Amino acid sequence: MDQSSNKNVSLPPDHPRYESLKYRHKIIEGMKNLIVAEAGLIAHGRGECFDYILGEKTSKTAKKAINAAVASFLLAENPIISINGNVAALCPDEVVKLSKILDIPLEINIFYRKEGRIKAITKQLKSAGAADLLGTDEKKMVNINELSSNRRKVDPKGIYKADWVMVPLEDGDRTEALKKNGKNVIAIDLNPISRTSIWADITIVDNIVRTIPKMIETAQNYKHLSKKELMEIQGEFNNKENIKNTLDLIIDYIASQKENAFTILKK
Ligand code: PTJ
Repeated sequence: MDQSSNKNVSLPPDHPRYESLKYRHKIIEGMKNLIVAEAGLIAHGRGECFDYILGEKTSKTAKKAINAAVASFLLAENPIISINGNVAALCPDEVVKLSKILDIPLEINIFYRKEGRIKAITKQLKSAGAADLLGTDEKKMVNINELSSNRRKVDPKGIYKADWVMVPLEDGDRTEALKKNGKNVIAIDLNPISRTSIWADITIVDNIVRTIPKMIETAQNYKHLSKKELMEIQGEFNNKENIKNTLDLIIDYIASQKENAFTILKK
């Protein structure tokens, strides 16, 4: 029995929805510890819904986007990974590991600025081993243009001067603002037709809990490639095409599930 993630609920590892329940509990615990915003629970539920119709696996289109994202990060001059409450609750160890392998700082940037949240997220990332952590000192923050939400406050050493920004589980307004400020954006979003997905330069339509380990693996392989090879991987990627192909995969998956469901019902 895995009782670590929620003190009141036992999760038998052989439960058919074990993985999904495990991450739900991480989000719930994160909310109790101020890491996750209340709205983060709803955002997680929306993500689960999209993950379901993607077959809860990393698709070949997501893998293509991951390759392009890692190549772009290795070519970037000032890359940065933005961290919000959901990301900090779901995969703190993995984002810290990715940041170290790629030598890219993490910047905490949250939408819901409730008292104590930055501190709680900082603590979570520091216990996961984060060394290079930006966005922690309110006094040092500057505003980016084109944005009225709390996300406009960014670190001058991070998002403000970045050329490539990765924004997992993002709202559309900020992705649009980052683009208008001349940034290249990598999104991780299970919804392939969200405004974030459409605005981003590289859209990884996948669950972050699968994406980050795959990015780590890819980074370990790509670190040895030449600049020319990385530029080829980046240049071959077409985000619009990739999103269209992802939508086709969803349509195919639903069609296959329709057949399965009817076979089961007939029994
Ligand atoms: O911690 P804060 O204050 O910065 O707030 C974070 C949330 C997530 C609450 C905030 O950014 C928000 O409201 O986001 P949205 O507008 O709900 O968008 C979140 C997107 O992430 C949606 O398109 C979801 O489908 C998607 N999503 C949710 N869970 C996952 C995901 N994408 C990838 N992996 C997930 N696990």
